[in-house]
Amino acid sequence: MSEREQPPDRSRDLTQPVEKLHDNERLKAASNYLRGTIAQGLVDPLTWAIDENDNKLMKFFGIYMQDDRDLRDERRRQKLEPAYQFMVRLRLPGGVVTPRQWLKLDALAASHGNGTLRLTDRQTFQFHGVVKPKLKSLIQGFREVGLDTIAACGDDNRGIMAAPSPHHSRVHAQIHELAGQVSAHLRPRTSAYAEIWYDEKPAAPDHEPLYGPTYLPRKFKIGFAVPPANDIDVYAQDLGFIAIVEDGQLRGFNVTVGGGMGRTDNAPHTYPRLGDVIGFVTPDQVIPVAEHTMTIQRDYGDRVDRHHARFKYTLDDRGLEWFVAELRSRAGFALQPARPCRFERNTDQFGWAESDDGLWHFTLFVLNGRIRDDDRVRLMSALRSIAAVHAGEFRLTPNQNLVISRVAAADRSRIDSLLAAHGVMQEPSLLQRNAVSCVALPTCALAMAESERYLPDLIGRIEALMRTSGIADQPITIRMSGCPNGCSRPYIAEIGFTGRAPGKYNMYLGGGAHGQRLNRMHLENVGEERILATLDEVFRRYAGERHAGEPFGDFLIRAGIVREVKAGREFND
Ligand code: SRM
Ligand code: SF4
Repeated sequence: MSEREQPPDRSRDLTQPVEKLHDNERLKAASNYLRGTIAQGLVDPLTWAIDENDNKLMKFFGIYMQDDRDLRDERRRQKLEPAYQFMVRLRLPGGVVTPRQWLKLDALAASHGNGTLRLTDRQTFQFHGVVKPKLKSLIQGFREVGLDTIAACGDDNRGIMAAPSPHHSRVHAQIHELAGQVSAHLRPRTSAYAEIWYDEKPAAPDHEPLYGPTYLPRKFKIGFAVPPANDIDVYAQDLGFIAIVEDGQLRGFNVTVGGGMGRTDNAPHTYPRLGDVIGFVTPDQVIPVAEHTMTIQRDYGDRVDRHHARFKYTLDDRGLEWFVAELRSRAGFALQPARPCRFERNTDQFGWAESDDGLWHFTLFVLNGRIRDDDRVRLMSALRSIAAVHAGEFRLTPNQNLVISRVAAADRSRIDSLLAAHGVMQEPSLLQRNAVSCVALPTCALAMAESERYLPDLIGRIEALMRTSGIADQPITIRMSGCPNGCSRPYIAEIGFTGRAPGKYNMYLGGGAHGQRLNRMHLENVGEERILATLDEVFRRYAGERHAGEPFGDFLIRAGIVREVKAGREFND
């Protein structure tokens, strides 16, 4: 649909009475296209916080108010307001930055954030610890290098993922370009962003051609995968595109719909769900499919219960056939039958790889995506010095790692030397390489338990058990989230953890080794001792009873240790 065309006002499910709408719907409607009183709150000198409603609106601009939870109790004792600060997330479709952009982000992290850069599992950067007086100049700093934060959070189309694909430069370039085009097409059009952050006066009255004044019922996520890597976890996306590459040429994409991880403990109507493959589209059909899928969700998603507002529930409630028919009628074309494709892994492959254009790419392990300097490893400084001489680009991976990309063969040794000179030696264990952890404490307001700060220690203990059982060479996927929202996509890991309380986790077992199967809860609300004892037992069985080449998750299902979850709706059974 062109921007000039006005969609019908179907910005809410018309079966739901207005008075029942969730408060956030009223807030969006009354916000004047996301302005609220953000501008006034930013200059209020009496507090480093902003109004709670403005906080909800600022999410659409990639900004979350948080407080340092490590300091919360002490500040309460001292009768001080919490240590308010902000997390700021960039919109970076496909997760690629130039060396110039890297250097700017590095400098801004030092001057405006907590001195670290956090790579997310949707291939962008987060800044933590930004205080209110520095927010505006941070956003303006991004703008100087062509970056922004709009729709990095909020009820809109979020950051679009695209496989970093070190081996396939041509396909990577095409899907990266597409990710950018889809992101631009689905980008909110409100002038509030430029008005609030860049001090620009709106040129014309606001109009949101795709969203309407109440945007989406909830976040919406899109990703492009390139088999055999399912590194973007395509089945966890609301809308996924799986590249079909034949004879080195991109032919089009298989389309998946209805993936999502978020759930709430003790709310059985919430569950993770894997996307269903509904057909094949050519590259020129990607934008219409993305637009119409998102706007079908805009029109039919639940605007009363935010726990039930993701596209996955719309699909389960109304049925896949309904959706395919609705998509066909809006798009004006039918999807072709899905084409054969095969995934082998959803993890990264590290070290140097040569791509089909003769350039080289170094995939660097980044522990939980946190780029910082410490006494031993000066990762932030290493990457700064590489960015100063690198002529290619940096690609963020969906597993929170980094590809130093497009390096000429002659320049490889210089990258190696710079990494070594800063103590960045690539020797993470296999389990560590295949692990993902969400941020959690101390910044995440929703965290119930540690994740980023705890998983490396737990992994060390789990590895000791694996060594005892003689299975340390098995590439098991492990993911931890500090709460059931599932930001690390834990419900598709072979071993998944979600936080319940300090030191207490649910443990899930039996996910697919390349993100193709949900796991199932095996232990509820337990501490480390119980986790390790249980894993010790299953590792011993795996060591003794596995078939040749059988992945750990598959074994758990075949051996009857875990009952297979065949559909999201069965997850809580
Ligand atoms: Fe997430 C909320 C961090 C990927 C599901 N997520 C949050 C917030 C913003 C907490 C909040 O609302 O106050 C976290 C900020 C923590 C902090 O201090 O930085 C947060 N999510 C993250 C990141 C940084 C985790 C990471 O360590 O990489 C990821 C940022 C991705 C990005 O660049 O956009 C991140 N979050 C995910 C994913 C994985 C994905 O998208 O592939 C999921 C599961 C997939 C899905 O959406 O279903 C995810 N985050 C959630 C949810 C649950 C949504 C739901 O449907 O119920 C919430 C809570 C919410 O939205 O109410 C949430
Ligand atoms: Fe925070 Fe929970 Fe997401 Fe972890 S999973 S970052 S604790 S919302």
